[in-house]
Amino acid sequence: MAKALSAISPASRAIVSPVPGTVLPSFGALFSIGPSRGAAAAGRLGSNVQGLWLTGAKELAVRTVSLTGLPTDSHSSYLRGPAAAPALIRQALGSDHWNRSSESGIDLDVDLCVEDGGDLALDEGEGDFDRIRMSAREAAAAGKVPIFLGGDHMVTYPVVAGIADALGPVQILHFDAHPDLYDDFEGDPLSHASPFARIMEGGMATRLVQVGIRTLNAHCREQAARFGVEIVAAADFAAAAVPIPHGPLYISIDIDALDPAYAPGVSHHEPGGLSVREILSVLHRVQSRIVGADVVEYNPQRDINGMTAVVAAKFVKELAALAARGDSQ
Ligand SMILES: [Mn+2]
Repeated sequence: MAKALSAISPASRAIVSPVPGTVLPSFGALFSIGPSRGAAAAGRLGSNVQGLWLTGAKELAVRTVSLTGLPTDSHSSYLRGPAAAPALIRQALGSDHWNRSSESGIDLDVDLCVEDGGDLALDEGEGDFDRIRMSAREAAAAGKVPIFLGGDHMVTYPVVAGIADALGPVQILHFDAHPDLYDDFEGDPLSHASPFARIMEGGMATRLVQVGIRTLNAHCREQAARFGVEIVAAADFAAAAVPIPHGPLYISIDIDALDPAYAPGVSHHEPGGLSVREILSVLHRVQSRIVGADVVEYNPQRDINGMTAVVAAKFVKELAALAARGDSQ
């Protein structure tokens, strides 16, 4: 169970319990409160939050995280399937096999205001791009942290576009086996192999750090150099050495960053990947303000016993907890 929280008195916990329908200021304000600021930047979130609770502040608040499913995979280049992922990730997230406490001690049911907006109504036509962009823009403009459940990786392009519309250019931490930097993949500018080319050439991100890459060909090497992309190849991976961009930070997790042993439910099996723990180790180093995130490319048709859905849901839990961290820059 939520060990970090179990030591906290019920009265203290009640202070930060989200009130449905209440508009709450961002957690960032919390981390600016006097003596707690140093602690907020220093260690694990659970103890920091506990410290904040014990300051006696009466208006402690939480950032609102919005979950939105994007059931689309029409820009996949090899196999279809990720369109069915959002419902299964959501089901895994709410499963009784576990609780909803993150490893940092933040409990999604207690310490965060998590709004599940369901799936966006997409028809895989030309209008989908603007539907996704608008959804991301509205969430960001409302001060929420949107977490999107893919879908194929194409969705990251309109999502980041929408967040940049509201907040200006972001910085990106991206986990993937593939750089997704193709200028043109099989004639589809919206291909799931190209979103980061579109984002960088559109000036929607000022920094892109890619982690777990193990398929870099000559074209994508040229593209990475063109856009100044920082690549931590799977072959060189060390969690402590991954450069973490300063906020406002967007995090994109393609499930195929993982070795297929940990996540068989992906379209593109690429052996030699990261472990779940390695990705979590990088995430737990993030101190920047999170402005949005996605978990994409889960393909249920390739899964075994739903184990990849649970991995995807685990990342959603940890990303939502990170969103609570606010702006510690
Ligand atoms: Mn990939």
